[in-house]
Parts: sequence; structure tokens; C-alpha cells
Amino acid sequence: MPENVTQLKQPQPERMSKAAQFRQMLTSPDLEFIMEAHNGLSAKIVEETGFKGIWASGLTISSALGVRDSNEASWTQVLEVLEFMSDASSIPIMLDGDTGYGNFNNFRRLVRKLEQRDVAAVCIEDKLFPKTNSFLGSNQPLADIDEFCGKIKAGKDSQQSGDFSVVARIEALISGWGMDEALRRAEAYHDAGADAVLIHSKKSNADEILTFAKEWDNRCPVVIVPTTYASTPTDRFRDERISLIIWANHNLRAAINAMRTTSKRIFEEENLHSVEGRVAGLSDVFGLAGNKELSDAEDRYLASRSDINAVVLGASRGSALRELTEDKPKCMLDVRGQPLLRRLTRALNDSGVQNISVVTGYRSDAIDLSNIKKINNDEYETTGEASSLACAVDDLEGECIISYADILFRSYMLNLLLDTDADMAVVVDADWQNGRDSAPKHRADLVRCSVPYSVDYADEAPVLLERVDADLPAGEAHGEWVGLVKLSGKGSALVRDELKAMERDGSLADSGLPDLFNRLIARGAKPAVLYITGDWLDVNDAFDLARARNFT
Ligand code: SPV
Ligand code: MG
Repeated sequence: MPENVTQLKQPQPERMSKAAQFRQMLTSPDLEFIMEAHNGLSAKIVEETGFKGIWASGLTISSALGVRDSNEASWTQVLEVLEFMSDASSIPIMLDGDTGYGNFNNFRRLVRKLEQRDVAAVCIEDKLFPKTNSFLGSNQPLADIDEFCGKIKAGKDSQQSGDFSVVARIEALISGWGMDEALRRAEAYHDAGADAVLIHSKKSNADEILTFAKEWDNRCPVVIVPTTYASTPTDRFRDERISLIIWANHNLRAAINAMRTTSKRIFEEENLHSVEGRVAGLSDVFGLAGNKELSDAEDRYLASRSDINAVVLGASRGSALRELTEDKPKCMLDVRGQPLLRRLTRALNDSGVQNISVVTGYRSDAIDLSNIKKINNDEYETTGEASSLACAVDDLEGECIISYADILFRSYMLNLLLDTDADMAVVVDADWQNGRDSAPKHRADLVRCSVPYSVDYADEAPVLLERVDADLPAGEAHGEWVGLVKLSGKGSALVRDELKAMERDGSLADSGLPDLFNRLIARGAKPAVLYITGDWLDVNDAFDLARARNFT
């Protein structure tokens, strides 16, 4: 795969520009070939085949867009296709620019736009806008020679790089104006600055092309399109010092046949059996699209969260939910078709966190999710959250998320947490009093922070957690502890040490996460606070469950 097929790279000074490569093909003494393409994919295929250049055919680009070769696609629509082709390939492209999409002024603007897209050359034909394909009808009117020469001059004068080529296509033979007119026009276009002339013919033999080439005697490079006179041996053109052959439309025509055959088979057989081996494999499709480069780039540029562990505390039954939690812990309660815990693990996975340990207790057997590691807290009936966390102490390693299993929250919170650099960070709901009067909530863990939440929070000073306490007087509280924590590697080590200290002093069994954090704060830790306003809930009773089921 050529380098810039799949990635945009710094310009490589040692490499010839596409325009220079094309000019060299035109002026070299060898016969060269360019092959038709009509979109990014076919441009890649032309390049990988080994062709040194691409013909961006008006006929096939139009056909691939489902319109006629009569300037039905606007020039900017063609330009858009070309941009994809140019980005997808690293060999030069010559655009079939029809009549230049207007007069000299439209053409010179086209030249500038083509150069901006690294298109190496444009070919314009001496017909009238809107053009008709040369193989349709007969005696199509030709452009006035002087007008067409002015167009060539305008194009050449406006190009920024000396290497960009303008090829002048002569339709005199096709339109029945004869050889003398064709040669007269070639002379005029050459004098006007064309870098090459394309002499076109729709005869079934190459006689008039070969005669033209002899008479022209290589006064400037000659380009031909042997579509109708395809039986002529290529060496005959070499002998007449033709510079460039355009294979004008064969990729599109091949694709039409292949698509028809495949569609017909699938339509008739109503299965894919007989086509599977005949069509390109998906790995081929991904290969052509350059997916390997993308995954390498993801490794280089995307912050990886795959090493982050999550410890989810899901040991409690939730006895306020009575018979609903008889056969399962509350984290397995169904919320619109999915257990709460599955919603949580999905959210973690979606944020890139894959290593999830769930500390279970009550009806551990009912926690049957496949992508988690279960760690049982055998003493869940007599111990609290800190003990559950201590059961997962081996997973409190490196960057970690700690979460209650029975909370629902919007995914931005997780990303907010995962993006912080703080050694410890907790999410605090500043809107904790909202709805409290109408529906008395389970005793909330309230928090006091270094700075209250403010909507016009202009200064970026960090907010620190000072205390978590369900008994905090409401007037002192700045929010509610959500039960979502992020630890850095250092933060995890501090938490591990503190859990061990709690075990030693006998306080572990009776402690919750708030107690753990108050101890850490007392020892000098400064957990950062990420304020949110609502957008989450925890499930403690049937009322919470009803709210959870409405949480979208
Ligand atoms: C094209 O490919 O659109 C051409 C070449 O202009 S031809 O169809 O032979 O005129
Ligand atoms: Mg054309």
C-alpha cells in the first residue's frame, strides 16, 4: 500500500511532486499508460496494480454518480470525487476536465482548485459546454479555435506550479472536420501553451491516429485513447512515438459486469453461498481502506484505558426493596430490560475500561454477567463497603475506578473522571436538594468541599473534598457523594494502605467508603471534586427503582 493511501504525511521533499511525475511521463521518450478510476477505491486499485498514473474519466465519474456524461454533475461535485481519489493515491491524476466547465475564467479557477488537491494535470476538449460524450451522435460542434486557445492560455497562466500540465484534446477527427483541421488545431493549441495534445478518434482502426502522429512529428507529446481501435497492437503506437495511452473506462465497465452478476445471483438464489468465494474478502476491503494504519495510529495517539481497573461494590441485597431482591441483589434488578449492573459495566466498557471486578455478597449466584471478575465478600452480612473494597485489594492497582453497583449515571461523568490527573477524584452532585422535598430520599452521604459549586465557575482552582458525612448539617453541605471514584496509581496505593490500617485497628468491618475517605483526608490526602448537577441516581427502594426505570 503506498504511503499516503492511508495517512496524511508530512510532504517528502526528496519525492517528485505528482505534477512533476506526470510531466515526466508526458515528456519521456517512452510510451506510458494511465488507467481509468472514478473514485477513491478504484484509484487505489489502479495504483496497487502498478500504473504510474490515473485517468479521472468524465464518463466514468459521471456514471458512477448515476448521471450522464453531459456535465450533469457540477464541477465542484467532480472536484469532490477527485479529492477522495487524490487523497487515496500517491500517483499523478489527470482529470478529464471536459470543456473546462465554462469559459477561460471558469477554467483558470478549475486549475487552481485542482492544484490545491494535488491533481497533476487536466485535459480539456475543444467542444461546447455542456459537452456530450464523444461516442454519442455525430458532428458535434467544436469550440472556436481562438476561444479555446484563450482558455488554454488562461489555465497555463493561472497554475501555481510549473509542473502542472494542461492537455488540449482535439475533437476534429471525431466531429468529421478532417485531418488538416486536426493538425491546424494541434498547432494552435501547442502555440497557446498546451503541454500535450490528445488526438481523439472513434474509428474502429487506428489509421487516422497513426497518420496524425506521423504528420505531427512529435512537436509536442501526443496522448491517445484507444477505446474503439483497441485491436491495434500497442507497439504501433510506440513506433509512432505516442507519449501516453489512456485506458479510459475499463474499471467502471468491469465493475458494472461484476455487480450485475453478483446482484443477480443473490437475487435469484436468496443466499450468499455461490457468491462468497467470488467476491473480494472483507479483509481485502479493510486492507484497501487502510484499517491497519488506523489501528497503529490508535495505538500511537489514543490514550488507552484498557489498563484501568474498575472495582464495583455489589454485595448488598437492598432489603428495602423486599421481595424484589429475594432472589437477587439489587444491582441485578431489571431497569428497562437490563440489570442495573449490566448498564454500569456497559458504560465502563464504552469508556474503554475493560477490567471490571465486582465484589458480590448477597445471592452472588444471581450475578451472571460474563465480562466481569467476581470476588465474593463472604462476610457481606456483617460488614460494609470498606470490607468489600478490601476483598478486591489486589485489583486496586494502577489507575482505578471505584463505583457502587446500584447507581445509574450519564456516561460523561465517567469520562470526566477518567480524564482527571488527580490522585483521587470523586463525583459530587451539587444539585442534591432538588426533588428531596417531594420524595424523601434514602439517607444521603453529604459532602463538604473547599469551594461550593457555582455556575459561573470562572476560576480553574481545584475543588477539594473536605468531609463526607450523612450527618453533615444541610447548611454545611455542598453536595451529595455519588459513589464514583477515580484513583491514580499513587491514589490506589494510598487506599490499599488505608484499608490495611483499618483492618489492623478493627474499624474495617463497620466502615463505608465515606469513612475510608475521611480517614484518607485526615492523613493529608486531597481528593479532587468533580461537581455535577443531577443526571444520576442510586437505587435503594422501590421509589428509586421507579425513577431508574424513567432514567433515559
Ligand atoms: C472519458 O473517459 O470521459 C473520455 C474519454 O472523455 S472518451 O469517453 O473516450 O471520450
Ligand atoms: Mg470525457
